[in-house]
Order: sequence, then structure tokens, then C-alpha cells
Amino acid sequence: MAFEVPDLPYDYSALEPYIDEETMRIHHDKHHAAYVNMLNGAIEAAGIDGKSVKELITDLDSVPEAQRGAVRNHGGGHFNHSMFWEVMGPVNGEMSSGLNSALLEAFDSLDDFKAKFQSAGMTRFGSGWAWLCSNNGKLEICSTANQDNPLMGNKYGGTDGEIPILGIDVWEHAYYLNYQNLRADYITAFFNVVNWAEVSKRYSETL
Ligand code: MN3
Repeated sequence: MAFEVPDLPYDYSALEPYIDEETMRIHHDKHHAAYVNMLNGAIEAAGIDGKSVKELITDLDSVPEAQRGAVRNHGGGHFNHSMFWEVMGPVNGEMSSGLNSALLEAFDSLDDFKAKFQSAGMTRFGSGWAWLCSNNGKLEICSTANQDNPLMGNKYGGTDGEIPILGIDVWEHAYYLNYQNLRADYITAFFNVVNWAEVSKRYSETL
């Protein structure tokens, strides 16, 4: 079964003014679609069928070497963007008390978390992602290059034991139309569109 780009769970313009409609259209309809197309080509060439994208990226060793790089890049791209659309929304939703407690345990305050998350996005040189992860319930921040995901494990640019519950795409295509070179402004704006109810749900699933 070929992979498909999931529909956005809100309108393209729903995240305005923080993330503009044109960026969302190009990002979802062009960039994400390209990852899906390339992933489908790679799994067809590899003769892989019936695996979820999460199964693929968490076990890259099982992918034939000839297609492993493509599955890492494009499977990661599909997985990361599918998550990205869901952890954002026009409504912030309510943060669970469990997530709130875990954030205050791991960081001095919510602002301290935001500053450190922003720093992770700012110090990721070139293209990649910054993540808030649950490591057996303990919250940690990390970043990955390109379309790598913490779930890929150390060997493939990820980490060991960290499950991402919130991520921000810091590739230039995610912000350049509206923010040009101002990645910091984009990350600051991002906090206005985080769907904390969804992040809370994802956190609870790691416990
Ligand atoms: Mn992107």
C-alpha cells in the first residue's frame, strides 16, 4: 500500500498570522507530497509492503542498503511532517496536568522550556528539526539534522530512548516566505499555534 499525504486537520489559512497560508500550501502540498512520492518509490524498489512509516524509520537496518538512505530521508520527511501538522492548530487546546508537571520538573518554567526549545532550533545548523521528547516520561529537548527523527536511534542521527511529542521544522521552506532569514521570529511565533491538547495526548502515550 502506497503512503499518502494526510489532509491538514485545519484550513491552510488557519495558522495565520503566525504561519501564512501560502507557506502552508507549499509546505503541505509540495514538500510533504514530494517526500511521500519518493518514499513510495523507495519502498517499491525495496520490495517492502505492509509496514507503517514508523516501523520503517525505527528499523532502518531492515531496509535494503540500496534504499536505506531514501527511506531515512523521505520516510523521515513523511513521518515528521505528519506529526508537525497535528501538533499545530488554530486552537492551543488544554495542556494536561501531567504534561504541565513534567515540563516544570524538567525546566525552571514554561518560559525556560520555550527558550531552550528555541535555542535547539536556532543552533541546528542548516536544515532539521527541534524536538521535545519523552524519555520514560522525563522531558528532554534535542534536535536532528535533515529529516532524521529521534526514533531512528543514534546510528541514524536520532537518539536512543527519546520519543518526540512536539517538533518544529526549521528548514527554510517552513518559514522563509514570511520570515525570510528570521528563524528566531518563526520559532517564537510557533508557540502561538502549538496544539497542547495533542502534545499532551502524545505525552500520555509514552508513559
Ligand atoms: Mn518541511
